Amino acid sequence: MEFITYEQEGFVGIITINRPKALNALNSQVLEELAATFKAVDLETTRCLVLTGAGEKSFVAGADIGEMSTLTKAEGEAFGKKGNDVFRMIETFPIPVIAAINGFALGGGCEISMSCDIRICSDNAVFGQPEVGLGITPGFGGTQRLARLVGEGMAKQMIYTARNIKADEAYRIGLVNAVYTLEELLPAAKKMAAGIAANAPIAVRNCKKAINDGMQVDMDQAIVIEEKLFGDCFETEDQKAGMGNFLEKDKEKKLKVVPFQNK
Ligand code: DAK
Repeated sequence: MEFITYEQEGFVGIITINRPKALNALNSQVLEELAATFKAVDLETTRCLVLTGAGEKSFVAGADIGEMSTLTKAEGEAFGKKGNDVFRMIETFPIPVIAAINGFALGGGCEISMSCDIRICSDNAVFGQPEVGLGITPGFGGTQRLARLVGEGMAKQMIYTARNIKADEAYRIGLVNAVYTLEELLPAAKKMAAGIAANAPIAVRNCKKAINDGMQVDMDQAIVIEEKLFGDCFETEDQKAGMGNFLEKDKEKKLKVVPFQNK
């Protein structure tokens, strides 16, 4: 891998996009390496992922404008599909993915963060969808995911004006859940990931699936999705141990003693 690094800390995997010369912009190779990295994650031993960018200036400054500038229509479609496939893989990845946004998150950078489950950022972070200024529409799901996250009105304002927003505004509109100093960001992301990883892994996966799938359908169908995933938990050792520990008032055992079960 030239542009992606992967580290494992306990049950947490940390994926870093490492192309600082271009502010971690997404070219075809970065997208291919990202896809390969996610495919290689060992789901037996990994319960939560953190996605971040190398350096102190940028998370991802968008899709690579140099590479895109010469694309034909067919090549543009192929590039778009490559990106969309990776972003969708992240969104539907069985375990949670936390974006730790350490600077610019523009265009495809904002979009990749929105395909993650949770976004937290540093106080120097800048978000925006500048595509209309480049003569294109957001192409990696920005028109869809931004509106779902921050509401239609704010998404339209950001996309039509192509105006960047800073970390405090991103927090105010609900695009990120928390803002940290740059030094605190990665430790905070790892701490959150470790907290998620300490919970029952199948229950956490089922929560992700229930929220993702339920958000795409009406409430009557969504509740059925939840019922099914709730029911599945009663076939797990985690449920028996978790509830058993509570009833025995044995708080020390928690779920840590329960071996990981892969369904
Ligand atoms: N692509 C390629 N190189 C980039 C880049 C990018 N997006 N962003 C920055 N760089 C490179 C710069 O060219 C520069 O390279 P050198 O000149 O040093 O070789 C280096 O990174 C440092 O950048 P600057 O010198 O510009 O640094 P500054 O601090 O002055 O400015 C900046 C930082 C982030 C404000 C500025 O670099 C900037 O405005 N960058 C472009 C941001 C942007 O517009 N991003 C959105 C790209 S559009 C599609 C699907 C998706 C998309 C498109 C199509 N399909 C479905 C087909 C997505 C589109 C986008 O993401």
